[in-house]
Amino acid sequence: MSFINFAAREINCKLVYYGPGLGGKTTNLQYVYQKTSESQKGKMISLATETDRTLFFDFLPLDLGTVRGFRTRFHLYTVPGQVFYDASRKLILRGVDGVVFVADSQPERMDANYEALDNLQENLKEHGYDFLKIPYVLQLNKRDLPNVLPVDFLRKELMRREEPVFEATACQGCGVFETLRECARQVFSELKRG
Ligand SMILES: Nc1nc2c(ncn2[C@@H]2O[C@H](COP(=O)(O)OP(=O)(O)O)[C@@H](O)[C@H]2O)c(=O)[nH]1
Ligand SMILES: [Mg+2]
Repeated sequence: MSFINFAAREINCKLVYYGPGLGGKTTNLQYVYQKTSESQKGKMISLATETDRTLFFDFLPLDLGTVRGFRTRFHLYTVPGQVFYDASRKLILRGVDGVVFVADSQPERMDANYEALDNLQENLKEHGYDFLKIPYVLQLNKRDLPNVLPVDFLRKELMRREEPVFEATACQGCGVFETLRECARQVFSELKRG
């Protein structure tokens, strides 16, 4: 669904970070923001409650170079995790080009992971997207914590297709750019096909 502006020679792509509440979606965007040069990024906008939880979304525009003379702009969004914000989650998926699912590796968050994965698939379907075809990456976050589930187990439980999987510790920046690059790469290759 990327928006191509031929006059301005720009391609605009939308990436959405999806996943359970407090899994680390906002933290991913904050790290990307911190590590990106001023000339490549716009203002990061976070609409958060006073307890720092994403209320509607976080938004970060990024310039990722040019493809065949077109400037590529990526718009990174996160969704709110709490159950009662399903309407905003659905809305944010409108026009999405790629999805990063940020899973929480802690055993006590497995139910929340499953629920968010189901919710993602349902909401994509409602927008008419084929979950099996959309650029998609699975991130296993919070690998620094002592009680996390083994990666093999998480892969078995959370993979829904042949998607690339990245381990991450978003609060230290580990795995953050690897995840983003892979999702952007998939979006680029879709662009070239389409
Ligand atoms: N230990 C640990 N904490 C993390 C990691 N990533 C995020 N957090 C923390 O988890 C909490 C929720 O993160 P946040 O990005 O707001 O989650 P969101 O609801 O998915 O946007 C915050 O306190 C983060 O600092 C991680 O890799 N390891
Ligand atoms: Mg958030």
